[in-house]
Amino acid sequence: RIPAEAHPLSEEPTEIASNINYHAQFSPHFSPLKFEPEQAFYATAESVKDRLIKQWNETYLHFHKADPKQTYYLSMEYLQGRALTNAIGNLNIQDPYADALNKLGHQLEEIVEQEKDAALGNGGLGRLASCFLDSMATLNLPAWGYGLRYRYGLFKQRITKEGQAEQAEDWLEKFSPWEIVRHDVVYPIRFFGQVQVNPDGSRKWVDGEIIHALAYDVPIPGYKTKNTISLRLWEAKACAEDFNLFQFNDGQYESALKLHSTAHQICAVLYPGDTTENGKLLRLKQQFFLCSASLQDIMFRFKERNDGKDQRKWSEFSSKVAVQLNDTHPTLAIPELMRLLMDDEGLGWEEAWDVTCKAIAYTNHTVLPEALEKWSQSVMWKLLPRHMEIITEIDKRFVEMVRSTRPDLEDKVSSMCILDNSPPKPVVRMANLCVVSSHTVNGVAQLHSDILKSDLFADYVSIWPRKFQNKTNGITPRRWLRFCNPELSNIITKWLKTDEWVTNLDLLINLRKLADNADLQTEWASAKMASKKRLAKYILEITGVSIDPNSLFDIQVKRIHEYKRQLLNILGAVYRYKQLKEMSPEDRSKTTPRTIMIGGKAFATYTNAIRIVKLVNDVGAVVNTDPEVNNYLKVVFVPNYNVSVAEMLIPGSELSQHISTAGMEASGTSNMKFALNGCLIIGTLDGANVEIREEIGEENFFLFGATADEVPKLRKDRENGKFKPDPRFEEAKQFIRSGAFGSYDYNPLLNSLEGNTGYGRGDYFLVGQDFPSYMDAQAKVDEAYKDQNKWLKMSILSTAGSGKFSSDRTIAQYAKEIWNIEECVSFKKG
Ligand code: 26R
Repeated sequence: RIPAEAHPLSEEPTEIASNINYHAQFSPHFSPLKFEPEQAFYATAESVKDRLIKQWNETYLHFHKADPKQTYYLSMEYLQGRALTNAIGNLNIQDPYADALNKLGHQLEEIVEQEKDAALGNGGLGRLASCFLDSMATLNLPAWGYGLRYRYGLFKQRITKEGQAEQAEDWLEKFSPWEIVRHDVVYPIRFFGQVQVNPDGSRKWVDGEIIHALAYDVPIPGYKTKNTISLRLWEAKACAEDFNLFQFNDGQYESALKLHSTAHQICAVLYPGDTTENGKLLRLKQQFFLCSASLQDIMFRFKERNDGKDQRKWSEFSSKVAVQLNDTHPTLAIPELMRLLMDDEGLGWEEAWDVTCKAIAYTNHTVLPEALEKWSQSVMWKLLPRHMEIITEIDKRFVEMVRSTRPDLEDKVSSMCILDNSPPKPVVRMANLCVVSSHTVNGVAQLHSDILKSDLFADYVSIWPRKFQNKTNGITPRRWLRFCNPELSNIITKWLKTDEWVTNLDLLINLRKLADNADLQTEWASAKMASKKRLAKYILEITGVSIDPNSLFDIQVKRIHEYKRQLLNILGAVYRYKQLKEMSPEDRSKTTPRTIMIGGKAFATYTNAIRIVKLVNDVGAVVNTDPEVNNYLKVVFVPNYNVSVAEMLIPGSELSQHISTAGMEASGTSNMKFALNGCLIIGTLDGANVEIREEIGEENFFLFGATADEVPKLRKDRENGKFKPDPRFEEAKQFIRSGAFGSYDYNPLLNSLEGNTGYGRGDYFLVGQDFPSYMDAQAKVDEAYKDQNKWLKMSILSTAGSGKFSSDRTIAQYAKEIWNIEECVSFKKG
């Protein structure tokens, strides 16, 4: 028997076991009589949290004393996934915790599976924010993440006859063991009301409704460093004064609790549907809630660290504070900072503007026109009247500046300015507000940053040529190799004779000269096989489809979107199936067996995306049960793709598809995860694919498709009837229309690939255009796979060439080239 004691920080398995036991018994959440995997998880997490809190307190105290310049990362999304493996891995206490759990009758691998994913994000942008936090902590940077504590995160996806059904994902069902509620950190947030003009001409935002923002801190440990930073998530709360006791006692319960319910709505759900006016208003409220709470907190900290001297000068603000806007979602930080500086701190316009521009930087993550945020001016005047005054003034001054210094740009003014007043619905263009007000604007891959400069923001470049930068995205090698693929990690460490690659990913390049080594190849193949078997077991459990670990595992997982072209993938699969059906058994047996896995969530109101989910499932249902071909082809839809599923899929992948229409995927980050895990890529010259191909060598990348600069002309040609579809493309569509995969009406989906501009969208994403070169590239894949030694060499070279794509590199560049911050360590390193 192990006594239940509270020793907090020993690394002795017995003492850790005793501490876990202590949490199981004294935590108020569970009956102490039970110690099943679920209780064991929570007790283990609580015990790990004690360690995190100690480091986190020390880190904060040190930052407070050292008072360095700090970065504040503002993001509406964080896709954190699970935290336990990551925490004990970063704290380097994996082995003693595994031993301790053994002593208590549990397996660590089983316990970590108990944790729910924290999915406070939609996809790439949210996961990037989470990788960035890991790197900031690991690089010992004085940095904070700010976000919202959504009650329900990204929906859970179930596959139905209609395609997909969405279910609320209750990540807080029990509770989250990782957050620390900060009852001492609360700020008032105002909505609606009006602007009061004071006798001295100053202005003040008054009345309306006040909701409180309450902080929840999630400690973020760095890898093998004590530095532990904060992800501060705001929750909306009404206060006791808002409870109308009189009404309540009078039986009017709903009106008595009106403000409580208003507060509740704000953080109820990630990305509320914004097709209705109510939905739009709620999303705008969320954005302002994040911005106002975070800025009040940042300014409070700035004022607090005054060394006991007089109030600090606001002109020093930008030497202490860097604010990074993760896309335009937190744009309201700009007018909110202006408002707080002018109306609360008494600064004049020029001074406040100078402070604001020097503090704020903006990252763009998409060029898709429908994703560029535009808010209705009338909604904004209602919700945020003072901010609209400020935005109007920023716009006025910007236009004056352009007219007086750059008369040559006169005909560009109407597209460059912030307020678009054209009827019927005047809007605020958030990206324009960001560009005008930030000191730096960056894209997320070289190609994307080039497109921003030559296209979306071209006119601004001529005014501020040095404002625009590139920061190619990255991923954390801890979660995405070291922890999710321990077999491969151990092989890398063994052959490189060091595990330093975990924090210096460029060292992977030393694998390049070993890529032909037969022993390494054997070990590499066995690690891959182990992951493929684990993945096959998972697929069988979840979908009931049995897949062959000796077939080529081909994966495309990402949000379902027409520009990402899951349709190209599935049409290719349909054509492959048709060919296999038409072949002699003898020819069939010479083909490369393939398992195509496709996964991803479709936005609930995105009809064509839902249809794509349905089509993949329908094709799978036919192919997988066709005894003639199912030894050579399987098509599996992987349901409910999320961070934890990715951690299972990626190590078991051999080929992954990153096949967006060139110019449309800003970067992509899963491409980096796959390549890092020795998976080969079939892809277009889009986003970060371009740089990945450069790094790992063009001979190790299956390239196809039109380039970004060819796309506009190809679209024009189509409109003019100059496009001749490949017969294989026509056959694949015809096969689906013939009812081979069921009677569902796929015409609306397939029609979108046809016509010019009228019916459908005239194949806007150029699926038909790229289909032949895609099929040719796939044929090369099949050939390459037949030579396993060559394939293994390419696989090793993929990993070897992935060093650049560490988020440590990305964050070091942000720190140096945008934020101007340095590491801040309270302890001796090493
Ligand atoms: C405003 C609303 C319509 C909205 C649009 C787009 C909300 C959220 C998004 C998500 C976008 C901005 C996104 O996730 N972009 C992705 O960012 C990744 C990280 O930089 C890139 O890798 C990826 O290519 C890009 O699509």
